[in-house]
Amino acid sequence: MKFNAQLLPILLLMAISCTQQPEKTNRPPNIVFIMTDDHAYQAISAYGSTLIETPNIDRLAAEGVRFDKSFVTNSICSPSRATALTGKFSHLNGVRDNLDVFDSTQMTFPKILQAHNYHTAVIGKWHLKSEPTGFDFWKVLPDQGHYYNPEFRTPKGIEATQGYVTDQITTAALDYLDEIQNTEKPFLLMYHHKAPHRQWWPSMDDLNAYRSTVFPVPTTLFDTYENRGQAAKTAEMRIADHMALSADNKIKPELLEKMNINEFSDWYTTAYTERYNRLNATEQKQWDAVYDPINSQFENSLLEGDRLTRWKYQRYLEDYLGSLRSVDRNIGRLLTYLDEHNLTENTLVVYTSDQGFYLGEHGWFDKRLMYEPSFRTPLIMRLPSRIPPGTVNKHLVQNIDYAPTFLDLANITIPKEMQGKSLVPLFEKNSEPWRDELYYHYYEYPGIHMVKRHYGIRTERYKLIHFYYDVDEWELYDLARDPEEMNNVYGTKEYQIVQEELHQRLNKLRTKYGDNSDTQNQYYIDKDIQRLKDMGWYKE
Ligand code: SGN
Ligand code: CA
Repeated sequence: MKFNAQLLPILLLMAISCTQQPEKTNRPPNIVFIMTDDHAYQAISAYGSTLIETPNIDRLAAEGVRFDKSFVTNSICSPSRATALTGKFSHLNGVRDNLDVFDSTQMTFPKILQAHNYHTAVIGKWHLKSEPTGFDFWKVLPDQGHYYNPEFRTPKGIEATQGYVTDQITTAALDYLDEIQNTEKPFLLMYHHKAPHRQWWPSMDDLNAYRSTVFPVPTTLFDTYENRGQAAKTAEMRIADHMALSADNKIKPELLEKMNINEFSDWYTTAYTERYNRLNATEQKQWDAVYDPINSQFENSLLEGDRLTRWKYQRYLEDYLGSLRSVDRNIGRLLTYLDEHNLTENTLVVYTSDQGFYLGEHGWFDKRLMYEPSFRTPLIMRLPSRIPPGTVNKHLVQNIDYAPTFLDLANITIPKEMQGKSLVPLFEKNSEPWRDELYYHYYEYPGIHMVKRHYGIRTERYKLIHFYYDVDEWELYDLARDPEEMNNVYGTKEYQIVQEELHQRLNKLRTKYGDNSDTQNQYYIDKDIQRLKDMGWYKE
């Protein structure tokens, strides 16, 4: 081949531009957004838990920032996910409960990142009913998904997999990272776990993890809800009455029948059998080796009353924490991958959950209420190039802030319609001027667990809640004196001034966030009732 001297400068330029990778630190960071389903902050050792060790989540906290006052806007799954995507409260993004379908034509942060050169993906739990939009790659669980041998929805249809859901989601995430490793683009990976969602079925590797542990009983396990309104009393999420012996506590339906014990709904015995039948023969053997002795113990101890509640609580924690172990372990796999591929320095890793969860506080499991265990949620962020290690932040932050934070880090203007604020100014400082109150609104009533509709305000010290729809009740808590929210001081003389001020602040907050129209609420209520009737869920 003859050398063409005229091409030399061009070839030289090409050579330079090939070897000169864009400056890593000038590149917008990659984002790995980890959301675990129903992960209580009480079950993270970085948050002081003594129930479980979570070394990989703790590593993120040690190398980044742990937010100690992080909250959701509406403590339930689909609404939280819609809020994270849009940076807006439920009344504006249209997902107020788990039955609403996400309008996927609306603005979301993945769409905006995608339009700004990010490669975007969501893998794992999605739970928004409509198809994911704004993603170059997606592989999500249909609805709640299954723990064992789960199917995934993809643009090409349903894909079957063999194995445990947390391992499968992680493998898909690592495969995705392998796939895009040569792209020039920064990436967004939404890596969203199903575990430890009810009914808490652990991986085969963890079936035995907590069998000999005796968990401390929360001081409020036998709460009788004195000094509070109807909502706490009528919520159907008590371990004693609403946790199923079969699907939740893994007592075989045959044994319950033999012992003449009727579940409060046959649905749970059917669910147990369906889930057990997803295991292959070897797995069923492993399962039986662990759960048969528990079944025999249950049969022989003839438990009743508080003793039965205590037993169910121990069983609940064994399986809930057992399911969580797979999450922490798999996060370890992901962090190792980032280390080995030189991605740690410039990747924002966010760890959070879709809301908090009760681990026996007030006698409950599940979430929904504006009380601290379900209103609060873990939030940890690591980005070594921007966040000093071991930072602890005490500001009031909320899941409306996630989307603005991601856009801010990517140097993209935050759309005005987003209601949250970027957390970037808090990365290094604890003294930034910041919000001093949070707004909350929960809607899924009537519905499973029967938690009444309510909205409210939380300040640093106080919480005012209004339960409405078929009640009209207010609750006020002084979190400094009563952190467990056992004593509703609404209407007391001592708190008269505080109460008045909180009412005013709540009104202003509802106006600020555009959730102040009663007519609108009535409109939605009528619509909801019709929808619940159509689903066969409505209880007169
Ligand atoms: C299921 C659970 C409920 C849980 C909802 C919502 N029952 O219906 O206990 O509150 O999901 O959870 S189960 O027996 O089917 O597990 S959410 O995380 O999707 O909001
Ligand atoms: Ca959830």
